[in-house]
Formats: sequence, structure tokens, C-alpha cells
Amino acid sequence: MTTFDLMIRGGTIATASDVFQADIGIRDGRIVQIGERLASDGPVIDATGKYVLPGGIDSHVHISQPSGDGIVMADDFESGTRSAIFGGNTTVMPFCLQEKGRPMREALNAYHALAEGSCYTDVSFHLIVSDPTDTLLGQELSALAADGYASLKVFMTYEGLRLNDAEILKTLDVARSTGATVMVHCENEDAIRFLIARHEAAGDVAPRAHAATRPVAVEREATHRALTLAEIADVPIVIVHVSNGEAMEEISRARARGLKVVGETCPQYLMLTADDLDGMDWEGAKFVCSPPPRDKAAQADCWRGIETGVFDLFSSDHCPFRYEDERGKLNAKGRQSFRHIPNGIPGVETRLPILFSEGVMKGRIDLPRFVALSATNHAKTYGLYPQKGTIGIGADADLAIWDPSLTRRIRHADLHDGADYSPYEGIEVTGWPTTVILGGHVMIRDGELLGRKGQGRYRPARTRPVPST
Ligand code: DUC
Ligand code: ZN
Ligand code: ZN
Repeated sequence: MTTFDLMIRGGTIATASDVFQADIGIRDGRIVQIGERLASDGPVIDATGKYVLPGGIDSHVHISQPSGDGIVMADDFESGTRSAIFGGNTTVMPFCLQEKGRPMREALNAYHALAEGSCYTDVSFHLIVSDPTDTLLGQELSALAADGYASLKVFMTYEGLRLNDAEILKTLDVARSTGATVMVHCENEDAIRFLIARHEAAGDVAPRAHAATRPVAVEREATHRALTLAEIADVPIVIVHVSNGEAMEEISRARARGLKVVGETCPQYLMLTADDLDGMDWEGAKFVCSPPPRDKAAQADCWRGIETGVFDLFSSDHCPFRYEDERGKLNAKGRQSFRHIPNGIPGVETRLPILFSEGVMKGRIDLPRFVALSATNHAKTYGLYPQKGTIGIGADADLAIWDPSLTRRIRHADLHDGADYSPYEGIEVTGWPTTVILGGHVMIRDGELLGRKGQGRYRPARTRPVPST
């Protein structure tokens, strides 16, 4: 009889293209057989009545990212990846932030040191380009791309982080020659500053003003500009955290012109609105993120993008800060003006249950589309496919077994991140990943943590093929 290290029996398997009943045989951390009635005298997990899906890949999370001014992110690699694995993820992709005036390698060495031995999921890193010097663009980034750091994020907003158009073009040009993938945060910083000054002058400083000073037009203009710059540089581009229909139209128009664009949206744009920033007292701070949540019409537009393919990626943009904490949302300055409330909300553990419940269970998307949005397209976009993001012979045995009949109410007290709240508190979801397997190791079994930190490892990513001209 064949012996597998682990066999998953009787489940309904879904990939980004198919749904079928089969057993999965796992050996040495990889899937080695998929078939009917496999036999094994090794350990078996019975998945009868459950869905067996590729482990989620969350390609947009912030962990231990320096946030300035005495502000500390609520998750390190241990708590962030622990929360991720409980939410059905087996790979997360956080951002390594280059410090201005310093080499990227220095930030990477520090980031690796933080991750080493601490992770419950596999990790692969994006690089945030904050200081596009000639050395970084001319030498460092191509060496790093060859070493497995194949994606770059650039910002059009945030003081100290934003790049101007010339700098973005130069970065895109490097991506063209190295095959790196560029993600762009699209918001017009000058327009935001103008609106902040206007609101502060009027004494309008509560959290709600955060949304008012980053309106749709700010995002739409920057999205148009980023797409135009990519067209001019002749390179594919990823537009991250799209929040509304007008930015989506820009993506569709650019695609119609022939540009390769990957679009990403996040749970906050499906589930929250700017009204959440009103809150009692300063509680709206819990929902401050950029771009901000919009209105019901924008939510409906984002669902349409999920359903029709405007969006390829559904990521959390997990960026947790504690609420009742001087180093978080309610820091001394944050209480004086929305301008000082750190931007970002937690969501790595709730991303997939929300999409499963609101998307699959409510009939908006089918299981293959869920798998594409939650895992496969992330692996393809960022150079981890087919080792990650699918169920196939030779792929890593990264699996999430979903119980589609389990109904839960989201309560932060039941989650596993380092924040002290969830923006989705009280929302009822049906479907939850109850067993999660990483590289053949059972990390979560029936909702209980069996895995150890350090079982998740760093995974280098591959670049895109480079054009010959
Ligand atoms: N905005 C970002 O640009 N990054 C993290 C979180 C946020 O709100
Ligand atoms: Zn961003
Ligand atoms: Zn982000």
C-alpha cells in the first residue's frame, strides 16, 4: 500500500478552474497524488462534506512596518502570521520599507531577522521604494529581483513616502528591464494636503474628515496617472486597494487600450462605508485607512468588480494599530486631528471568511472565482505559481479545509492578531477554514492551533519574463 505522510480524504476540491471530488496524497510537503479512493496506511484527515481549497495567499499585509512618531504596528511576524493561518492563509506577503538615505538591503536584513523563526505561514516580501536613488534603481533593484524580491510598491501619497511622476517612471522602467512587478498606491498627495488644510482651518478635525480629505476624485486622478505612466513606460502594473467605481473605470479603460493591469480590492471596500468613521467620540479612528471606505454605491461597484473580473486580487491590506493605545490610533496627536491617526485597519484573519460568506454563500461568485481571488491570482501575479496558489501534483501542500455549514459571528476576542478590535465586529459569516495545512504540516486542526511558530518560511519570488525590446 502507498504511504503518504498525510492524506485528505473525501473532500470537494476546488481550484481556480475546477470543482471535483478526490483524495489528496501528500509526501515531503508536496502534493504527490490526486485521485479517487487513494489508499494509504499513514495519517488521514476526513474532509467529507467540506471544501478543500488552496491555502489563502494574502499578498497585501503590513507587519512590523516602521510607522514613525512613536507609533507601533500591532502585529509582529508571530502574531500577524498566527492570525493569518487561523483565517485560512498559508502565505502572506508583507512590505519591507526602505528607509530614506539607506540601502534596501539593510531594511531587508532587518526584516528577515524579524521574520526568522517567528512565522506560522510562509512569507515572501514586497519592497517599498521610498528613496529611488541612482544606486537603488541602477544596481540594487536588479540584484534584488534576481534574489527573489520581485515586487515593488510605490506611493503617490504620504509625506516622506510619495514619489513624483519622474521617480515613478524611473521605477517602472527598472521593473520593465528586471521583470519586477510594480504595485501603486494611488492618491494625489497635493490634493489631499489642500483638503486637509481646508478642513483643519474650519476646525473639522474628527476622524470623519479623513474620508472627506481623500475623496474619490483624489484616487481616480492618481489611478489615471499611474496607469498612464505605466502605459508610457510600457510595463504591467498592479493598482492596489481600489475603493470605488470611478477608479475601476480607469482600470477598464486602460485595459481596453492594451495595458496589462492587475486590480486589487479589499474587504473594507465591500463591508464598510465612510459613515463608520463617524463613530461615538473618537471611535471612527478604528476605521481610518487609505483610501477610505466610501458609500453603498461604491460597495456595489466593488462587488461588481469582484464578480466581473475588474479585480484579480482580493487582499486584506491588514495594517493593524491598537485603538486604546498611545502608540496606536489614540496617540496624543491623533486625538487632536484625524491627520495624526495612523492609517490602516486589521483584517488578515477575516478576509477569506468575509469573501466566502458574502461572495460564495450569497451566490455572487462561484468557488473557482473565490480560489482565484484568494490564492491563485496572488501566486501568479507575484511569482509564486504553481508552487503556491493551486492544488496540483508537485505544488506545496498548502491547503485550507472549509466547513461551509459553520456560522460564526466575528468577535475580536476570538481572533488572533495583536490589535484590540476588529472593524468587522458583530458581522455574521457562514463558512470558516477549520483545518489549515502548511507544507504538509497540520497547523490548525478543527479550529485548534497545532503548528509552531517557525514552521512558516521565507519564499523567494520569481520575476516576470522580460521583453526583448
Ligand atoms: N493605507 C496604506 O497605504 N497602507 C496601509 C494601510 C492604509 O490605510
Ligand atoms: Zn497603500
Ligand atoms: Zn497597504
